[in-house]
Amino acid sequence: MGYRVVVAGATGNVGREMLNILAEREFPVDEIVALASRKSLGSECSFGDRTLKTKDLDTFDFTGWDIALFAVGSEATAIYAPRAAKAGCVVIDNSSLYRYDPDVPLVVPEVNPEAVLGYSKKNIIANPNCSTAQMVVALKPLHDRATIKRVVVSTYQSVSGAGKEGMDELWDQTKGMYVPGQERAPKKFTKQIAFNVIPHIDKFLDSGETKEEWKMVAETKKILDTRIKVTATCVRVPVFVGHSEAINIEFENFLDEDEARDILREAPGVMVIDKREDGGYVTPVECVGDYATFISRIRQDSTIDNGINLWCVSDNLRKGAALNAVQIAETLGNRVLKKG
Ligand code: 2RA
Repeated sequence: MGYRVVVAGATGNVGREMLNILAEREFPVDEIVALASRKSLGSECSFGDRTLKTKDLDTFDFTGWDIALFAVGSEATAIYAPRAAKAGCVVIDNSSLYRYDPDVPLVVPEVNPEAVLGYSKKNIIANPNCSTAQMVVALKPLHDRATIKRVVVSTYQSVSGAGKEGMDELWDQTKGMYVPGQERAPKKFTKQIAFNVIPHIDKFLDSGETKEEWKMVAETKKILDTRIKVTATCVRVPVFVGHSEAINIEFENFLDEDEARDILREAPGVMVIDKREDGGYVTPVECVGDYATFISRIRQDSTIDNGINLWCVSDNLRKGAALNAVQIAETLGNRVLKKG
């Protein structure tokens, strides 16, 4: 016996990956429905060998459905997630709307799986931001061993994090550099993204940091440990899929680089590729379609007493969004909503 599962936002980058991953991981589904906004109605989505025709999110009745994976953005989430939750369907939401709500757990199953038990206050579980998800997977096993005091992270985030429009802009702008008459001005991004990098993701806050940078701070504290200090610089780069992060970690206790590598090799969700030779590290193109958070370039930071540097790469549409949401559904199924 399986679950009755809803995927809302099924035609977007993340919604499509949610359907792919549910099928790939053989999530026990009795019935599945793909929902979309009215403008995408009738379009088709793949679910394993099957083709699903999308139904209207606006008129959908969530009564009798067990789990809804939402990838519709904060505005639509604000309307439809409470509707689903009230009908008794547990919402796993990829938007940022509920992430900082104390009555909504924010979960990365490799890090704080027990937090799913808090779902029942609102019948909603939040999925973290992509850049946080991969980072906390890497930090957790090191924190357990040597207690992290402070993290300094710089991100190199792919355009798929900004949705299909972001991917189209990189593609069109790149082509437009070579084809006269097809030049494309920035629209989705604030500056040219082709052959450029942009140190600006999400809106600016009064503090001078961006909301994306603030999210990495607030979410790491909520998921992993409120005592960890995080400072981030988030940068958009002309890569289609796969976010990369250069992470500097300061610990309370000494941690040798070889021990850090051994710990990470054993850690759930982590794949270490770390040879000190040409190509002995992972880049975003190699992580696409994979489940793992890849760690490379593990080395001592000799400028502080207890420091480690590392390079962390993951598929932002998978571990950073759809995979993590499906893993939350699996955790919920194993611990709470047992069937069969
Ligand atoms: C981005 N973090 O990469 C966002 C997506 N959730 O823009």
